[in-house]
Amino acid sequence: PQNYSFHNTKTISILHKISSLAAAHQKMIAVLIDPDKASDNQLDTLVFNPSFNQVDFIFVGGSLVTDGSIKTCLERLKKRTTKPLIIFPGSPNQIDNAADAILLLSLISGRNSDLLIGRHVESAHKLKRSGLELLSTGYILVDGGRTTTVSYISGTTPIPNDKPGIAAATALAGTQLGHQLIYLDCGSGASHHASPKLIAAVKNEIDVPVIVGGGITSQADAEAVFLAGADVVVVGNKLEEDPGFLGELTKAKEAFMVL
Ligand code: 1GP
Repeated sequence: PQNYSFHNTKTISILHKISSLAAAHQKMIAVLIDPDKASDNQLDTLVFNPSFNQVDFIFVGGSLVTDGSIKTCLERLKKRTTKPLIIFPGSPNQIDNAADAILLLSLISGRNSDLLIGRHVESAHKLKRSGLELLSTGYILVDGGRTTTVSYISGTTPIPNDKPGIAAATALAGTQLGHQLIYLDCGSGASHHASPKLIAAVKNEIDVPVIVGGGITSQADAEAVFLAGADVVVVGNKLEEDPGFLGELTKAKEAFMVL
């Protein structure tokens, strides 16, 4: 795969990168940074990790950001890396043009109209002015074995992990509405990740890249998720606890390298 450099050169879009790598069956890794927890030390540990060059995207944000400033976090990241910085917003106040792009999430597994369209209306002009690349994403919450911050804050019921048919129909509807990406999330710190059966059912139904996150804590987890059809694997919690996990994550990605 090509090496893209971001921040200053916005000529190659991030969507193009994700879509072309996914079409070439190349797997991708996204690291989720929680601005509440990201210290300079943590960011240094991440970027100096020998496996950091295998990280494709950095997601910044969360369903509940209290103390940490998104802008400060993005600026600190920009000093350290040229990798694409993508906001994973929990609310409109996380929109910041210091990033390269934003996952414009619509929580399509839920029936909370605010998270389906309301916040988007409030943010539309700000997003237009921001110059951020907007990645229209159908966000599907899947039950990960415990109540996560995202399910609590969003007030929505996740799709049961043993109901692949519901997930597949939801993802299909999302792409029919024009979403360019589908994100299957069990929420940060979930007890387990989305089941391979559910991921495969979604992947087989749609032709846009599939992002999978929440509860991925081992190389075997990452390999199972990639094998089931995930194009991008997102890891947050486990890397906060054990930065060395990036090596295992990289091995999982490399197991699927197309030579
Ligand atoms: C959460 O998908 C992300 O929205 C990552 O989850 O922190 O459990 O890795 P974890």
